[in-house]
Amino acid sequence: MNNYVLYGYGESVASNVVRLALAEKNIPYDYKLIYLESRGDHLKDDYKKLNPKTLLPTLTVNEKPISESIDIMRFIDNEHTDQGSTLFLKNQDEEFDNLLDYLFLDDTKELGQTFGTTGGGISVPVLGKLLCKRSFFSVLWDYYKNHGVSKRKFIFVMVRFFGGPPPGLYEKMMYFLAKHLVYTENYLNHGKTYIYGNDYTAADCLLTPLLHRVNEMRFQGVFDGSKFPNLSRYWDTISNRPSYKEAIINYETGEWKPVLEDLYGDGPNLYNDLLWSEIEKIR
Ligand SMILES: N[C@@H](CCC(=O)N[C@@H](CS)C(=O)NCC(=O)O)C(=O)O
Repeated sequence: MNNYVLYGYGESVASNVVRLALAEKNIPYDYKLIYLESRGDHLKDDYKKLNPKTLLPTLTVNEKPISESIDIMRFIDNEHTDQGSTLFLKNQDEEFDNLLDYLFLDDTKELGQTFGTTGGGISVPVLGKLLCKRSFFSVLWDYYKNHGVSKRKFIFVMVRFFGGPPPGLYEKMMYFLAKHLVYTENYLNHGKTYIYGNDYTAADCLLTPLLHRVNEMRFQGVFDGSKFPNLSRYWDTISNRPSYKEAIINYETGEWKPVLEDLYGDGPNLYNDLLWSEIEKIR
């Protein structure tokens, strides 16, 4: 029997993807919490040996590391074909593959290019505050010296410098988020229960953490049934599955909640109105 250890962080989209997949397949695993921006645990040598890109998550299988959330999902689905949900279709299907590409947090793509990369973009106000728990020079030194993805070095240093999104970035993210929410709402016009039909798949493992992030970042009115009926119904379905609590809610570190309260109090995201005006322009 395989011994699984997952290295992840509670409020990380890609870690949530893999924890959902493990929960949906009823696979037990040991968990190692790696703090990201507030401590930079992922930039330390021990973790870099497992994941040279210094990204979360990593799953070790009998001590052999697998990185990339999508590859981890493929691996566990192949290893445990008859257990829990079947995450990948048996036959090659181009539309399914395109959907996975669209929802996957592909670190080679620009922020906002796909729904997957937009999840990171809309998180930047919180990431900025967490980075501010460390001095500017320690962030500069650590990210330039140790981060495994070149283009992220500069982005994170800029986010630390501004204590949040650099000027213009979040406005751009609202345009992309609006576009991806409208696209996903229209995609769900197929009327099926899940994003790719009536069975839960890897595409749902990718989409659930993105919608969770939209909710978490206090974008209001997306799931209340009035503007996006399909997304609201879908959200209702996936957030009521046991895996949502098991894999996402139960793993929250508690680092994000006070930061969100500090940023928005009890109210919506400060860019909520801009998001809705972008949505209105597209619809
Ligand atoms: N393509 C990778 C992306 C992983 C990724 O970007 N993870 C984020 C957390 S959601 C991360 O490690 N961020 C920390 C950093 O870039 O410093 C995957 O899907 O596994």
